[in-house]
This record gives sequence, structure tokens and C-alpha cells, in this order.
Amino acid sequence: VKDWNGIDQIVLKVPSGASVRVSLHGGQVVSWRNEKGEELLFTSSKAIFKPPKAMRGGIPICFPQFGNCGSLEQHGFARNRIWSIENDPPPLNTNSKFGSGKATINLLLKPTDDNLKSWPHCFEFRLRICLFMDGHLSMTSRVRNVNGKPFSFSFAYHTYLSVSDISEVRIEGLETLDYLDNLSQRERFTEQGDAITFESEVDRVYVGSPTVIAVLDHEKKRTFLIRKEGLPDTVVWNPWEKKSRSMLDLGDEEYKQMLCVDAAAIEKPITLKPNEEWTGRLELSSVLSTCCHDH
Ligand code: TA6
Repeated sequence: VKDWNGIDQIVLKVPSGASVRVSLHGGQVVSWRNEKGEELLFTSSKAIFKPPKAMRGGIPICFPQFGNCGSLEQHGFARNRIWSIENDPPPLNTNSKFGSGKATINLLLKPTDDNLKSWPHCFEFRLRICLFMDGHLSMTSRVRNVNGKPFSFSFAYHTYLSVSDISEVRIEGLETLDYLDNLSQRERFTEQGDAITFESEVDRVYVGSPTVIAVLDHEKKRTFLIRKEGLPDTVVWNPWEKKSRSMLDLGDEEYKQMLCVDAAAIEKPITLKPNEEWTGRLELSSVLSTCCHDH
């Protein structure tokens, strides 16, 4: 299918009716729907669908730099590039422990001359996106240092979850971890002992986070489970009201319906020697929370 700018999108569907839509612009997942057709990812009503801006929502790929802690544009160039489809990618070097029951697309990004000017490293970035029969989504990024000198990068799956009301959402799994607070020059703090809830702007990188994080949406009685491998950090971001007003591509009240929980590698950038390959895997599932604890 074509998108707003005539850029190809790929739709993955499974018999249950669940679907995923991926744009070749940025290799960005722009939609993930469950078997009832409910949209599980947030998309801003004011998203700018015009390259080189990344659409605000879905799951932009932040590579080779997260944030603006480096010489490149915010979150790096990968989310603003057109990716290509690779039909017969080399096999994943991790034994695929998942059955063949899934719909898959393999995307590829290689540096342009422009990229090489700003980031002189020869890489191949393969992104495999899978929608499984039960509707869960996996994204596997493989970055290989083709033949240059060693290079380092930071990375995030910048995941915009759709929530009913941010003040009714809590995150379990990040308790007692250290985090770098982007709102205070990335100063290091330690999270307290119970679930994270939201009543103001939050912009943090939890470091050394566990492999499973739960985001509980009280109203929708829905829990997102985030599983990750090779991605030791977790970004938690909600702009809240004041910052939202300064963002052209986000409605003033829409911060209430979104929460970014990004599987990432930020505190300790990944370093690849020539011909070495890094794999970062994210699995997202959405389950109905049977017992929504009243708290
Ligand atoms: O998620 C953390 C963050 O770096 C925030 O500071 C905010 O800038 C957000 O990413 C969105 O960045 P973007 O470039 O997509 O507007």
C-alpha cells in the first residue's frame, strides 16, 4: 500500500484479524492492531507525515544516536531514511525459538554518502518485524560493522503506547532501578520501591532494566508486556501539558493518551569491531488484565 507521500507501507496480517503496518520511511511501525481491530500504538493527530520528519507515534527507530547527546540530528538518521525490503535475509544467528506461525517483513538500511559524511561508518542494519498468530509483535534489529574501523552507537525502539488516561497508568518492573533524568541534565537517581505512576512530565532512562516490563492501563483493563534482549535500558517519557503545547506535531491534550516506554541501549553505547554484529530484540504483547488491582 502507499502512504501519504506515496511511500510504500507493508501490512502484516494474521487470521485472528490482528495487523501491523510498517512504513519504509524510517522502517517505522505506524500501526499495531489487535484481533478486534483496536489500535494499540499512539499516533498524534497532528503528526507531520512529511519526510524528513518522523511521524510522531508508532515505533520510530532511534539509530545511531539516541536523543541529542551526539553530533547527529535528534535520535539519529535511521527514522528519516527510506528503507528497502530484503526478501532473503541471512538467517538470524540466534536460533529462532518461535514457530513459523507469523507474518514477517525484513527491511534493510545501509548508509548513504550523506550519512557517511556525518557518521563515517560502514554498517548494514537489518530489521525483522514479525506479527505472531496470537497478535504479539516482535522487532529484531541486527547492526553489522561491514568492514570499517570499530564504531559505537546508541539505539532505541521509540515506542508510543496508546493509553486511555496517563494518570491511570502504572509501570511495573522498573522499581528500585537507577535512572538518568533528562529533566535535570541526566543526573542519576534511584527509583523508589513501587510501581511508577504519572502526574507530571517524565523523561528518564532507566539503566540495567529487567527483560520484562508491564504497563498497566487501568481504564482499558489492558496490560502491555515489553520483553527485550540486548537492550539493557528503558526510556520512559511523557511530555505532559506544558511541553505538549510547545510541540507542533502533538495535540495539546494528547499527552493523556500516550506513553513512551522505549527498549534501548543508551548508557553504555554498543561498540562493534569489523564484521561484528549486534542484535537488539523487542517483543510487545497486549493482554487483558483480568485482575486490575484497585490501588
Ligand atoms: O523519549 C525521550 C526523548 O528524547 C524526549 O526527550 C523527547 O525529545 C522525545 O524523545 C521525542 O523526541 P522527538 O525527536 O521524536 O520529538
